Amino acid sequence: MVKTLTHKILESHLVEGTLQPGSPIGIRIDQTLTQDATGTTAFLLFESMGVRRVKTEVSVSYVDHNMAQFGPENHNDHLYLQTVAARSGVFFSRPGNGICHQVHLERFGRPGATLLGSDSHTPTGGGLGMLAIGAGGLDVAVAMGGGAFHLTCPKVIGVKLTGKLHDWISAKDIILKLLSLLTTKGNVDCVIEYFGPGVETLSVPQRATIANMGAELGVTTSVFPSDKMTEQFLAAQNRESLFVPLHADADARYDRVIEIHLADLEPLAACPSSPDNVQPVRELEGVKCHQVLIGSCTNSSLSDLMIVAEVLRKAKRIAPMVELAVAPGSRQVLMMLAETGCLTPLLSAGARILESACGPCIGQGLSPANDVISLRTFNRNFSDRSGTRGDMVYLVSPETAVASAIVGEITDPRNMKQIMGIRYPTFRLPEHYVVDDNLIVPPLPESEASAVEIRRGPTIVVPETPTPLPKDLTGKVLLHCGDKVTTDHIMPAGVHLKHRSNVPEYSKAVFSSFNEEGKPTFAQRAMDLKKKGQYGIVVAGLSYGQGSSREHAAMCPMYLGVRAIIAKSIERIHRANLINFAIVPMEFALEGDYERVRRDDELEIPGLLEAIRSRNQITVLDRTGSFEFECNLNLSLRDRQILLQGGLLSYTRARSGTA
Ligand code: MIC
Ligand code: SF4
Repeated sequence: MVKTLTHKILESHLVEGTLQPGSPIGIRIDQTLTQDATGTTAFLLFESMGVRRVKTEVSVSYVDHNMAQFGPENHNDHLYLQTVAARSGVFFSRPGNGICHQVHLERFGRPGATLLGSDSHTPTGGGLGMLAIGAGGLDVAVAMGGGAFHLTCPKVIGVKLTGKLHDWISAKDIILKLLSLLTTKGNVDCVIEYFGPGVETLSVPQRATIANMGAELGVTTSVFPSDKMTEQFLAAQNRESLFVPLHADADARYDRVIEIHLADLEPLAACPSSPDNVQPVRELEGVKCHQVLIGSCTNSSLSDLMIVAEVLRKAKRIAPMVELAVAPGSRQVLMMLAETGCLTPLLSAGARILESACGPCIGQGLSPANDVISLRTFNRNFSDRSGTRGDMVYLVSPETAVASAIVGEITDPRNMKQIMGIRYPTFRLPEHYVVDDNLIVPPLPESEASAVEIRRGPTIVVPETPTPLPKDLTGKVLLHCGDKVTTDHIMPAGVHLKHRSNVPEYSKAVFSSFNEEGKPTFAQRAMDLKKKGQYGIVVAGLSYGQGSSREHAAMCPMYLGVRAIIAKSIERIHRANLINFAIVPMEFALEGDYERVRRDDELEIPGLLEAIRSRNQITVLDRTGSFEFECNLNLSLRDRQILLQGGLLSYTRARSGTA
C-alpha cells in the first residue's frame, strides 16, 4: 500500500489503535524536549509519578524562556531543572545555549524519530524529517516515563511545492501564504506534509521556519522529507551518521492537496493581531514603524541573520527612529556570526544584540511604545503578547524586517535596489558549523545520579492534583468570550511568566486581559465562587485555546474551580490539557446556543459523570435564562477514563500502581 511519510513514521511507532484518520492512537516517543516555562511543572509532575529515570532515547531540558532573572524565581527554576535533569537521566541545555527548537534541530533531532515537546513549536523538528509534536507538560512527563503519547490519527494535507523562490522572498512568506489559505482555525487533527520539486530548493533551516509556524495553523505537526539537504545539514553539525533518506511513496494519497508555486510568492506580513491576518507587504508600504525585532525560534538561524547582516553591511545604518534588536537562535548561531564576520555589520548599523533566548517573543522585555508599529520575525502577534496593551505587531520575514528597519517604514524588500541601491546579498553558508556543546550537560550515569540532591527553591510549589469531578455540576458562567481566544489570553506570560512554578500565584493572572478597571478580577470572582463550593464555567467561541501549549491555561483555571469549558470548538493541545487537569471540554451541539448563554448565568449539568462514562451528548440547563441546550462531549475511551479518574496524573498513578 502506498503511504504518506506521516503514516510511515506513525506506523513505525504505533503502539495502540489503528491508523484510521479520526480514531485514537498511541505512539512511542523517541525524544522529548521541555523548556523552563513549562518544564518545571512537567518535572514536578514527572517526579510525582514515581519514575526515577527517563526511558526515552533522548530527553533534553532547555532553559530559554525565563531568563530575565528579576527576583529569585527564574534562577530557582534553573537550578531545580538542572538538578532534576541530572537525577533523571536528562540532557540539560544551560541558559544562554539557545532556544530549545533551534538547539534541538542543531544538536539532537534525527530524521524518522518521534519528538514530543512541552512547547507548541516543537514541530520545528519536522524540518529535519521528524514527527515532532507539541503537547502539555504532563503528556511529556508521561512520555519521559516511557508511556505512549495519545492523539487522534491525523488526516494528511499534502502541500506540493514547485519552482523556486525569487530573491528577497523567503520561507516565512511560504508559511504566511499557507496561513492566509488555511487560517488558524479548523485544522485540528491534520498533519501538513510537504512534497514536490520545490522542497529540494529549501535548506533545513528554511524548512524548519515553515514547520515551526505551522503551529499557528493549529495542525498536529508538519513534516518534510529527509533528503540531500537534510544530509548536508546533519553533516555541517558533525551528525551525518544519523541521516536516513525518507519520503512519501510516489503515489501517496493525501486527504487534500494544496499547491504553492514558489516563484509566485511575494513578501507577506501577518497584520495585527493574528498570524492569519495576512497581506502583501507592498500594500502596507509607507506605514511608519518604530521597532523591528529579528529572532525567535521561527527566524533566527544563521542564514536568516547572515542576510540581515549583509544588507546592513551595505546600508551601514538603520533609520534614526527605529529600534532594531536581533536575538540569535542559539549560541552556535551567535558564534558563527562572529566567526563569519557578520556580527560587526549588525553592531555597527545599530542593532541591539540580545541573548540567544525567546526574549521579546514571550514578552520578556522590549515591549513597544504605545501606538507604534512593531515588526517582528516571530510567529505570534496575539494582542498584548508583546507586553503592551493595544500593541500593533506585524509578523514578517527577516528580509522585510531589515529593509523596514533601514527605511523606517514597512518596506517591500524587493525595492531595496531602487531605494538604497542594495542588491539581494549572495553568500555561501559554511559547510561546517562550530560544534561546541559546552553548555549541554549530559546525563549522569545511573550510579552517580541517585546521589544528586534536587534543589527546590521556595518559589517552586508542587501543583495541586484536581479534586474528583462532581456527579452533577452546578456552576456559574464566569466569562463569555469570543472566537480565537488563545492560551496567551487565558494565561498571559510577560511579567507573570516568572510565576510558572507557582500555580496559586500565577492563577491571579488568569484571563487578566478580560478584567475591567475597578471591578473584581476573573480570579477573584472564581475564588469567591469556589469558597461557596460552586464551580466556574467558561463559555467561548471558535478555536478556544489556540497557540501556546502552556498547561497552566488549564491548571490555573482548575485551581480557581473552573471545571467545564463550553465552546464552539477547542484546539487540540489545549483540549488535551483540559482533560489532563480534569476540566470537561464541551462543544455546543447547535448553532445559536452560544449567543443565548450569558455571563453570570447559573448553569446546571445533571448526570455529568454518567455522561462522561458513556455518552457523547449532554444537556445543560441554563437556570437564569430558563432554557436548555445540548453539548457534544467527543471523548475517546481514554479521555473518559482520565476525566473519571480526576486527571492524567491520578490516572497514570493508578495504572502504574503508585496511587
Ligand atoms: C509560546 O511561544 O507561546 C511559548 C511560550 O513558547 C509556549 C510555551 C509556554 O507558554 O511556555 C508554546 O508555544 O507552547
Ligand atoms: Fe520561545 Fe517564542 Fe519560540 Fe515560543 S515561539 S519557543 S516563546 S521563541
